[in-house]
Amino acid sequence: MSSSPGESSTKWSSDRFFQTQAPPPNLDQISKSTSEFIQRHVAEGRKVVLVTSGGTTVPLEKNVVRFLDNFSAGTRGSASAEYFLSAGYAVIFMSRQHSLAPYTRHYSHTTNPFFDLLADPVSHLPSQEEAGAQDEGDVIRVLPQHVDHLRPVLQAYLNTRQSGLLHTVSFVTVNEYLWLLRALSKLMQPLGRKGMYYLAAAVSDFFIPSTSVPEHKIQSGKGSLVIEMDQVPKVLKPMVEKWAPEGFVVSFKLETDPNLLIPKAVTALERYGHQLVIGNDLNRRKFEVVFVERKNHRTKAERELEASQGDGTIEADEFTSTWMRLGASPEQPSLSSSASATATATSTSTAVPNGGGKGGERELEEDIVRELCRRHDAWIEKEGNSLASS
Ligand code: PAZ
Repeated sequence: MSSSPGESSTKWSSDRFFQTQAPPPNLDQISKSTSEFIQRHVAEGRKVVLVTSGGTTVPLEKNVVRFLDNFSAGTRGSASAEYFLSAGYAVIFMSRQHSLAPYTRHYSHTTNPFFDLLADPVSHLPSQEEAGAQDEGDVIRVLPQHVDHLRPVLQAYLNTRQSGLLHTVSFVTVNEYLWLLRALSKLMQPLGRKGMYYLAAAVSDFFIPSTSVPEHKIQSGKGSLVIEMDQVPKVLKPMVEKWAPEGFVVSFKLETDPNLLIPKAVTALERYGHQLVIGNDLNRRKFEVVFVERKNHRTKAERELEASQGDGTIEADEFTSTWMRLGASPEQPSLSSSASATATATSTSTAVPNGGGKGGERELEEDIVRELCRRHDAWIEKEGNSLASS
């Protein structure tokens, strides 16, 4: 499964990727419906967020029998989408097929099976009076102990459906993910600064170019299987520079070695020039995240303008990292960490008290989204100010 002649480099530019790897067959149809959704919200002056969620696969065969996958269930993305909707955003929810979705996530078939909420239709038949004019056989009841939890979730789900604020798009493979990310980001351009990109999907770092994927099921006759994979192109760079130049771009960085989290987040900000990286450790991701960002964010154009108005040099960036934790934090983060040769990140901590989320449990996503809405508003306002002063 190694690269074929002429494709020897295992590092791919995004241009090479999109020139050689096939788009998903339904790309035009998805683009059309997403474009209509965006146009409607542009016309209504609403902020729109693209939330990516869940894991991406790398198929090992064209007739897919086996594929590589990752751990993500889409918890962060689906929960965050709900909080963005509550904050008045229109949400494009681009998620892995069959991963968790806003609202229905509360009743996942494994952790909270929906049928377990329902009363036995035979032993819990309503009385004549209770059923009123309705045919008894048509009534299925939720057990009384589940009603308080189900009612607000169901109500929010129905309200969202009626409001037209949620648009869903699904992917399975990493190739589909990359094609869709590019298409949807470009479609969001008319939103200008009102567009936010919340990239919480767990995207494979490696893929197998289509010319190296066998047509049929890999046979076991030859003993062990050696898989060679190429590096997935770093699409954040073209996304920030070309596909969504005015958007507010938030990427996530997952690590298992906590010492790598802040340095790698800083490297990503330096390399791609977007607004914010949210770092999380695999095992602590539900309880704490770290926001890594520039002290004074400037776009590439703003930095160049500053340099041309000064002595021609572009000032080195300084970064901050702010921990956000559920509940009181017994453990203080390090106060300052050197993140790269050219940049340092100073560290502070905000503890979030427990209480109040859906089902009585507070979720970290509620606080993440609240903070992002604040930063996004400031980003939109900054454009308003610079237009007024020009
Ligand atoms: O889906 P989930 O809630 O189980 O996990 C969320 C997450 C860890 C995938 C997300 O927070 C994240 O870090 N996404 C980016 C991963 C990466 O590609 O580095």
